[in-house]
Parts: sequence; C-alpha cells; structure tokens
Amino acid sequence: MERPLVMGVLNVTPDSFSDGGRWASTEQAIAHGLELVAQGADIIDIGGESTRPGAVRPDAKEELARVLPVVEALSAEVVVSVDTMRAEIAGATIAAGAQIINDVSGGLGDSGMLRMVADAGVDYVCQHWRGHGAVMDNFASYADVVTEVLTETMGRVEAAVAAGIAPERIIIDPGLGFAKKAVHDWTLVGSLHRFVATGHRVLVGASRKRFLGAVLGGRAPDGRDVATAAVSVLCARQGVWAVRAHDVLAQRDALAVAMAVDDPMALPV
Ligand code: PMM
Repeated sequence: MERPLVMGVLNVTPDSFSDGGRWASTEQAIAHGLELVAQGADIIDIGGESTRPGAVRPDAKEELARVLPVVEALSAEVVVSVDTMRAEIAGATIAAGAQIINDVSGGLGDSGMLRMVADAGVDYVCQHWRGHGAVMDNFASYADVVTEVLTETMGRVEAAVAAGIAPERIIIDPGLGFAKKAVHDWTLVGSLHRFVATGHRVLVGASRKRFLGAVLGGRAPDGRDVATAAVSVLCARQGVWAVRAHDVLAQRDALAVAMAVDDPMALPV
C-alpha cells in the first residue's frame, strides 16, 4: 500500500461552506497555503469559486483576481492544483505554475476546458457532477449510486481523452456531496475500490462535508475533522491516490496509522 497524497484545500472565497472568508486576502491565503505545506500537504488546491449547494458564482474576472497571485506564489513551493470549472482560469493559472486542473464539473461547466487542458499537457481531475451548486441537490437521485456515478464519470473521461488529454493524466473523483445525499456519499466511500479498479488515480474529497455531519448529530463543519481523518483511512485501505482536505495534519496522522498497520516492518525503530 502506498500512502495516499494529501491535497490541502485553500479556498480564496468569501463563501465556501467551511472556510469561506478566512483566507480571502492574497496575503492570508499564501500564508495559510504555506502553513498547510508545513503540516505535510503534498499538493495545494487553490479555488476561487465556492461550489457549496446554493452558491452564487463569481464572474471569471473576479475568480482570476482571487486565485492568480496565490497560484504564482505557492507554485514556487509546492505542486499547485487549481479548482476551477473555467477554461480561461485554467489557462491563466497553468501559465502561472499550476500543474493540476481540478474541474469539479468534469468538463461540463465550460465547453473549452478539455481542449485547454489537453493543449497544456497538465494533470486533470475529472469529478462526477450533475449541475451547479445552485441546483445540484435536485439531481441527488440514484437507483444504484456506485454504478451510475462510475459510469457517468467514465463517460467524462472518454470525452477528456477524445479532446486529447492523455489517459494517465486523468484523475477521477466520485464528487462526494455533489448532487448526493448522505446515503449516496457513504455508499460511495465503501466502494472506492471500484473507482481504483479503473486504473485511474482516484482523488476523494470528504473533508467536513454534510454526510459526515449526518453521523455526528448534525455537528458544524469545523467539528468534522476527526471523521474526515477516519474516511482518509478507509481511502488508504482501498488504494485511493489522494485525499483532499482542510485539516492536513489530521489526515497525515490518520494515514501514518493506516500505513503502520499495513506494513509494520517498514516502521522506523
Ligand atoms: N469538493 C469541494 C470542492 N472541490 N474538488 C474535488 N476534486 N473533489 C471534491 O470533493 C471537492 C472539490 C467542496 O468544497 P470545499 O472546497 O469547501 O471543500
């Protein structure tokens, strides 16, 4: 078993569900990104648009102003991924040093996205998605959630390959909480191995989401980091490539536990 990488979440937004407004200035965002690196983040995922249910979208100019200086500064220190659905933002941030485009819409949010990523030759996170935050809860209906999410995601992978993205550059993500109820998210968490079996790297973003609150008596997002770390262990056991989380230190600790039990002989004495 290889340790899953930890992708630290850096939302430069006024309205993300768990950290909106906390790192809204460029200086605060860069400082927090460096703090996440010090905690052991392997990748920093920088986003300028909240995708939470009901979120109102910023325009592209505003989104770019939020993320670009932060991408420029942090790319010198760590692998940077950019959480965006817009081709224009992808292009500008790749030029500034971003190595991964994390598109929660799997190319559905902007018809130019897949070509942009193909031409740039960077890694692409292709997430399962059924609609923007304002409406996605209306689409949280499945007969067989794992098969449907997997089939729909692989359909988007096909579109990405058809647009010219190399298959080995494509990372898939079941999109926990995106057009999903808690029962769907938990079912997916138990079946991540089916996503891993596609041969693509798998990214999982469970951090502080509603499905965790559902088993914690409705506790607020900032009280969900221990539960997030428990999900990271379940991810490690199923061969997930990376976990995306706000509390990087908690994930590194949880993953150290998962690795130790997997291979006790490899422990430092
Ligand atoms: N979740 C959020 C945002 N971006 N990207 C990927 N690839 N996977 C996710 O599950 C995901 C994401 C939710 O918003 P947050 O930034 O406030 O956690």
